[in-house]
Amino acid sequence: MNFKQAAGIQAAEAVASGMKVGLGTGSTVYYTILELGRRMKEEGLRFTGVPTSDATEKLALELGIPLAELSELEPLDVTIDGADEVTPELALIKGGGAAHFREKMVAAVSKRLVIVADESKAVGKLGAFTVPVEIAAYGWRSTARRVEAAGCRAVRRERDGQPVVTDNGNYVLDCDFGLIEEPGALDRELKGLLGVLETGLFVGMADAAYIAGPEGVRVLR
Ligand code: ABF
Repeated sequence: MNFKQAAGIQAAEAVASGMKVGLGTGSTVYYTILELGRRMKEEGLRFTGVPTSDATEKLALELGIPLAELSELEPLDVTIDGADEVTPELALIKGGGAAHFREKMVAAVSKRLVIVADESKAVGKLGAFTVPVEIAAYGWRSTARRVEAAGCRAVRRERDGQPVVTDNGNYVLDCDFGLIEEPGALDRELKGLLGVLETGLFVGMADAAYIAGPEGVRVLR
């Protein structure tokens, strides 16, 4: 079993029958979703899921997990999701998978947010990983200038030479701010810029993080 699998499987313990569950995106929470599907089939676990991306929706449907729209089901009992960086204070950088807008929307209406990661994501301070910022495609260059004026180098995320388009039809800037002293303040500053939809800075939102490494899985709370 690899570290992502260990963290993902253990975090599934946060889900009990009857719960409304936000299902995150990425290769770590993938194992959580597989485990929930197993418990559904083998142990009679019953819950309803809200996927945070098209990829997660596809996986959940394949597993036969009952799904609902966020606005029909909120508030949720718990959301389980991955992260690109997590600090001891549970501040996060998310959005490596370009799903952070829906992930933040789902997390914001969940009673608990549980993060799953391997040790490589555990950092003392956020910022080694660039901050994903979702922006409107229209006028993106002017928005990128406004974001860079906040003190970073911003690069539009591309794949095979084409801009990555999110599930919401927007672009993503990957922004290098260096190590970030006040991630909450930076999140608020970026959110105030014309053309910015959402940042991958999740501050004061996570309630626990299951982090797996050579010594096993530790739970930050
Ligand atoms: C998604 O999963 C993103 O918000 C986050 O960036 C990514 C982490 O991916 P992985 O678990 O594959 O490392 O939730």
